[in-house]
Amino acid sequence: MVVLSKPTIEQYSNIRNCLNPTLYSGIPLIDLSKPDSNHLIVKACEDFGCFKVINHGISMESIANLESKAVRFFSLPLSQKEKAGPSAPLAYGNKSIGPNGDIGWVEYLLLTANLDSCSQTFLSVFGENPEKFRSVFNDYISAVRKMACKILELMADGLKLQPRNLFSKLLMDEQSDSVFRLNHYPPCPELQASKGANMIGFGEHTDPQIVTVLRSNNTSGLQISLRDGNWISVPPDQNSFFINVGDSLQVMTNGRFQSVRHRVLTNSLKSRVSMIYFGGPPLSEKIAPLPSLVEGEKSLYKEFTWFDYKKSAYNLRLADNRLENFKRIAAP
Ligand code: GA4
Repeated sequence: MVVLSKPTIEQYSNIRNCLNPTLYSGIPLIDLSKPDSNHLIVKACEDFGCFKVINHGISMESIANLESKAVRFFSLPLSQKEKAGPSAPLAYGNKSIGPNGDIGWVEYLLLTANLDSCSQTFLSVFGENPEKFRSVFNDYISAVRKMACKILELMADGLKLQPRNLFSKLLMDEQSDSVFRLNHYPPCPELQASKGANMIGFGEHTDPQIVTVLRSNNTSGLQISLRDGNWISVPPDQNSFFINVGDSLQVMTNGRFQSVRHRVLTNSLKSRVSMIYFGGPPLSEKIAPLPSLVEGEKSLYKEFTWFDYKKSAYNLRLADNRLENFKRIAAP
C-alpha cells in the first residue's frame, strides 16, 4: 500500500460517527459438534444471514501457516506484489476494488481457489519456494472447503432438503468457480487526527456466491447491516470462523436465507489481514429457487446461470442491490 499524501486521502469515503461503533456480541455462535447445529444454522441464516462457528476442525497450524504467508506477501515492495498481475489466476489490487471504481483503504490478492494448474512462475511472487506456498494454500483451502460443505449439509438437513449434498456438491464440483481473497487493511494514522471518523476499507456489499468463510487476524473492522438497517461491528474472534450467506443461496432458498450486507472500516492503529474463501458453483450452473422451498409460496427470483449473475455483479457498484434485477417482479 502506498502511503498517501493528505490531499489524496480526501478521495476516500469517511464515515463520521458511525452508528453503533461498539462491538456487538449478538451474532449467533454455532458449535459444529452439537447435534442441534442444523436448526441453529437455519435460524441464524434467516435472522442475520451470518454466524460464527467453533469446533470447526481446522487446525490453528494450517491457519497460522497461511496467515504468515499473507503477511509476508503484503510486506513486499509494491513492484514485487504487482507481479501477481491484474487478473486470474492471481490478481493484486490496491485501493481500487472491482472494475467499477469503488475505492477503499485496502490492498488485496484474489486467487482462484484451485491453484493446481497455476504455474510456478505465478506462485513465485510468494518468495523463493512456490511449491511451499502451494502446499500451505492447498492445506488451508481443502480444510475450509470441507467445513463449508459440512455447514451447507447442515443447512440442507435443517431445511429438510434432499439430497443433503444439494448445496455442497456445487463447491465439490471440479468446475466450481470458488475464489479466495487475502485482504490487507493497513492502519491509517491520519484518522486519529479527525476524531470519530472511520474510513472505508471495503465498501458495503453482499457476496454473490453461495457461502463465504472468513478468517481475520485479531483486528476489528468488519461491520454487518442488521435487518433494521443499523450497522454493527463484529468483534474479532480467534477461535471462530465467520460464515455468511451469499446471494446465490438467498435465491436457492427463495429468500428464506438472506445474504448479509457487510463492509470493512479501517483502523487508525492496527493492521487487519483477512483470508476469505468464497464458495461458488460452476459457471454453467443454473441458480433458481428450489421447488421444495417455493411450495405454496411465490417464486421470488428468475432462473439464471452463475456466469450471468457474476457478470452482472461485476458490472454494478459494490453498494448496488444486484438481486433486484433478478426478481420475478422488479421493485417499483
Ligand atoms: C465481493 C465478494 C468477493 O470479494 C469478490 C468481489 C469482487 C472483486 O473484488 O472483484 C467484486 C465484489 C465481490 C462484488 C461486486 C463487484 C465484484 C468487486 C465489485 C465491485 C471477489 C466477488 O466475487 O464479488
